[in-house]
Order: sequence, then structure tokens, then C-alpha cells
Amino acid sequence: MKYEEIFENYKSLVDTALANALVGIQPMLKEAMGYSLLHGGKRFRPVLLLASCDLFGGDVMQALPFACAIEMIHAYSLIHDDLPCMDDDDLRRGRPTNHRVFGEDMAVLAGDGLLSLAFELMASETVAAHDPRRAALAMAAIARGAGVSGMVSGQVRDIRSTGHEIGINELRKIHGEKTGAMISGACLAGAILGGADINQRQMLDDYGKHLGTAFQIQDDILDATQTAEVLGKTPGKDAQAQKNTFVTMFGLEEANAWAKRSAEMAFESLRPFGRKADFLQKTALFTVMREH
Ligand code: GRG
Repeated sequence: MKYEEIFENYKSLVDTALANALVGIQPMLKEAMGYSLLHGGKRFRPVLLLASCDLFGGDVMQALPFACAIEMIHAYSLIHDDLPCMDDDDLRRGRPTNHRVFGEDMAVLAGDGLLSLAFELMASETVAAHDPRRAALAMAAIARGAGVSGMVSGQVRDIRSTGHEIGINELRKIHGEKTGAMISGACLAGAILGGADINQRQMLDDYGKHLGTAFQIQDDILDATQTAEVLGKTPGKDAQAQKNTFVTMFGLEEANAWAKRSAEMAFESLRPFGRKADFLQKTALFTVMREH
């Protein structure tokens, strides 16, 4: 099967399961949650989770609730990040941001709803799982990626460092937490669910960390070089807001080189798996070639 077909297969499993996960929620809340969860998005993190589970011969259908959960957490983070009190953005995935359509109060609540639904989904699956210990460990990996030592912490560092001069180590810390932790959390959770041993988990975690760096630098490059039409969000915000990124600190050429190096390191992390890791290795290389 071609790379694009494999990606599409994982993605369509996720898209269907996400739509089903909102059934039964009261209409006002469902509309605001569904607006940001069900329309657009690359589904990068859930695809990584499913592919990492597949690498070890795990049951992709049993991993699906965890894949949906990580996408819900991602969607919540985007809604909250776009709020006037944070990035104050009007455009996301080619449409007005959540608070622009539903108001700030509903946007905060839609994010809260998505975050709690993610954990409800994983907890229910853990109770029903044939290996509840594995499921609980996967849930913990996702919680770590999302929370106080992951994305939330990175967002705090990012906000607090904006407009101030920082060094490369702090920049890497911000990126590692804000973006990398959810990406490596997805890979690690997938590996755990698939039955990876401790060394194999470490390899997937390493892969995810390098991939996270490559993904974030490419995001910064696109912010500086692409149009709103292609990106579906407002470009040029990093420079305008005096954000610290690889591009604003080192320039485009250096940022490109760094992104490529990180993608290659992600690729190398999975070499011991041979051809079985083809899809994940190609994902690393494509990450730095993507245009949105
Ligand atoms: C509000 C706790 C909290 C965190 C927000 C996600 C985030 C942290 C900020 C969004 C801004 C940003 C550039 C974050 C870095 C991660 C990133 C590149 C997010 C965009 O992810 P994609 O490209 O988005 O996977 P799609 O739309 O494809 O799902």
C-alpha cells in the first residue's frame, strides 16, 4: 500500500470514531465542540498513535479511543490557544476561530468539554481493556504529554518568554513541551498499547521527540513563508508578536537545516525495526516537506 493510502486509512478510522464520540452531548455544546473537532486537521497525532501500535502488532481498534482522545486534547488546545487572552486569532483551518463563532464563554467550555471527554473515553476503555495495566499506562503517557510537564507547561513558557530574549536551550524546552510532548506522548502511548517492551518504548519516545522538534520548526518556517490561504491560519504572527522561534532567532536557512536534522534523527531512531517502521520513518521525512 502507498504511504498516502495508509495515512488515509488510519485517518478515516479516527474521523468516524470522533464523530460517534459526540453523540448524546446536548446540542449547544456539541455544536461548539464539533466545530473544532470534526472539520479539518491533519490528524497527525492520532495517526502516529495508531501506527505506533501497529508497529508492534497491536490491535488498532482497541487503540482507537486513545487516538481519538489525543485529537480531542489537541482540538481543545487549539481552541484555547486562539482565545483573545492567548494568541487572539481569528482564523483556524480556513474558518473563523471557535470563539469568533460561538463567543468566548462557549469556546472555553467547548475546550473544557473536549479535554474531559478525552479522559472519559480513555478511562472507559481502560476498564473494558483486556490489559487494563497497559491501557492505564497509555493514558498516563497522554496525560503527561498534555499536562503540567508537557503542553500546558510549554504554553506557559511560551507566553512568558514572548518579547524577551532567550537562549537555544530555553527555546528547545518550550518546543519540547508545547509541541513535542503531545507528539512523543502519542508515539509512546501507541507503543505501550501495541505491547512494546521497555527498550522499544524508549525508541518510540525518542522518535517522537525528534519528530516533535522537526514538526515545530517546520510550523515556524511555514508561519514565516506561507499564505493564509495555504495555511488556513494567520501567517507572520510569530515575528509580529515577537515570538521566539528557530526562524526569528536563527533565520530560515538555519531553521531548515535544523528541521531536516531532527527528521533524520527521528528516522534513525526506528532503524532497528527495519521495513516494519517504513510508515513512521516516512512520516518523519514528510513532516519537513509539508506545506501546511
Ligand atoms: C492552550 C494549553 C494550551 C496549549 C496550546 C497547541 C498549542 C498549545 C498552541 C497552538 C499554536 C502552536 C503553533 C502550537 C504548536 C503545535 C502545533 C504546530 C499545532 C498545530 O498542529 P497541527 O499542525 O494542526 O497538527 P491541525 O490543524 O493539522 O490539527
